[in-house]
Amino acid sequence: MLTSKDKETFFTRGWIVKPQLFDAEEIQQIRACFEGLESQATGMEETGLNAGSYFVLGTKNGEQIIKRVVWAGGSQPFLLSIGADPRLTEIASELLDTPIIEQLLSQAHFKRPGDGVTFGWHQDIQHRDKGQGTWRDINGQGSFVQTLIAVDDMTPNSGPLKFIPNSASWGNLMLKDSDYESANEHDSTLPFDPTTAVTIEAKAGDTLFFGPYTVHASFENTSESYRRVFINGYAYPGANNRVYPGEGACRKLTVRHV
Ligand SMILES: O=C(O)CCC(=O)C(=O)O
Repeated sequence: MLTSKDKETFFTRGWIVKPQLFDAEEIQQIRACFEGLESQATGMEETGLNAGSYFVLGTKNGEQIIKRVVWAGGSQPFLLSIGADPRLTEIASELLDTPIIEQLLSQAHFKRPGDGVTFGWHQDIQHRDKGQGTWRDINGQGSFVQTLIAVDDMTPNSGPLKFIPNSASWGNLMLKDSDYESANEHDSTLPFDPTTAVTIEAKAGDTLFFGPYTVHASFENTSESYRRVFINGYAYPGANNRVYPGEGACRKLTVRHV
C-alpha cells in the first residue's frame, strides 16, 4: 500500500495524503452515521456515554456544540467497519511495523458552520501519554498512527487541518493543554513558528495519515458548510496502558497473518 517515499515522508515531514481512498457511496454512508450521532446528541444535556459512544458536548450562545464523539463506532456499526478496513489498517500496520494493531480511536468531528470548535496546536502524543506509565513507545518510532478521512471537502475557511512540516522528528515537545485549547493560530510563545504551517485542502474521501509527534491544529469553521472528519487511530500493541471510553474501544485487529 505504501511506497518507500510515502514512508520517508510520513517519518520526516510528518503526514501523507491518500486521495480518494473512500468513494462517494462510502462517504455518503459515513455522513448518514454522523447524522445519526447528531440525533443522539440532541437528546443529551451533558457530556457522557450514549449507546456505546462518548459525546463531548459544550454550548455556544445557548446552543449545543458537539466538540467530538469518542468511539463513534460504538453506536454506529458502519463506522466500526471502516475502522477495520484494510485501506486504513494495512497502512497503519506497515507504518507501525506490526501485523497486529490496537485501535484506540474511532472519533467523529463535526465543525458545524460557526460552532466555534477549534483544535489548537498539539501533538497527538499529548493525548496518548498522560504520564504514570500510560504510554510506552515500543517500536521506537512513536508507536501510533492517526488516520483522518475527510467526510466533507476541507477548504481554507472551513477549519482545515494545518501541519508544521518536519515536526515528525521532533519527539515530544511537551506542549501545554492551554495551547491545544487556544484558538490563537499565531501565538508567539509556541516553541515553533506557526507561520510555517501547511494548510491541507482536501476532497471528501481523501485520507490523511500522521504520527504522534506531528504538530497540527485546526481552527474555526467560518464557511457555510459542515467540515466533518472521521478519525481512526492505531497503536503498536502494548504501547497504550489507558482505558478509553466507549463500548469495545481499544480493540485488537489482526491485519496480516504471519
Ligand atoms: O478535526 C480536526 O480538525 C482536528 C484533528 C486533530 O487534531 C487530530 O486528529 O488529532
